[in-house]
Amino acid sequence: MKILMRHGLRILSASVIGGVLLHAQPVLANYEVETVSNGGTIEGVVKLIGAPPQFAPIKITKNRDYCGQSIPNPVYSVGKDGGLQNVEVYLKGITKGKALWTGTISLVNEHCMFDPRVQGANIGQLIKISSNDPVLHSTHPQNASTNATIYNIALPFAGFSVTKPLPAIPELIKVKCDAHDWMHAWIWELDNPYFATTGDDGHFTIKDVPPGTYTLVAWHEAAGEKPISVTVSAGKTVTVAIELAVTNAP
Ligand SMILES: [Cu+2]
Repeated sequence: MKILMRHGLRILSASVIGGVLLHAQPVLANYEVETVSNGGTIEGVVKLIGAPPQFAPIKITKNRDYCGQSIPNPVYSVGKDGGLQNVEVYLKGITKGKALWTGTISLVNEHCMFDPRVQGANIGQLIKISSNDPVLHSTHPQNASTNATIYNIALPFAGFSVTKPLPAIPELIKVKCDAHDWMHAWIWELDNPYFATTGDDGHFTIKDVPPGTYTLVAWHEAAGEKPISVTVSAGKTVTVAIELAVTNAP
């Protein structure tokens, strides 16, 4: 099995009884779980270089009685000292380390926007898609490069929810609402557990990293992606500063 895994084969193991699929677990092709007893921490901040662009608020074109006339544009959410929110930071190509995250992530339709806008997840996790709004939403996750639909969930009333498995293969998922074209969210579905989303001050922390040198990638929906090299020592915290530049209009 090890030889097959080293060659990057992606296969699904499944228990099938009487033609009914009972259980499907992705087998990790490129990542091996091991005990990390004296790992290091990567801590840092992502900053936007220069002044954030002043985008006009989103004009609401539907359900204005509930959603309102406009919503502040959330693409560049910049806090104290240029800290950029909603950046997904993750280790790329790490082959060994702590166990993947399990459990259910959440995506809420909240006052005609998605919450959270950006998050990470691991293969094998579930997603609970729910609505707190008394208007019809249609949550539609797609593969960000191919636009292939993953599922399309109608959420007809406040309190409605659906829980689904995330796709078996890691991918960047973009989410839209087919009822409200201004609603967007992103999910970085990864095959390793070393990721974090920056908070409103641009900070992030990634823990229990086995000692070594890695590529750390910071991704923002408009400012794009930046890889940096980071070396982690046993039991130590390494602090990094990542700068992203404004490259796109929303
Ligand atoms: Cu909607």
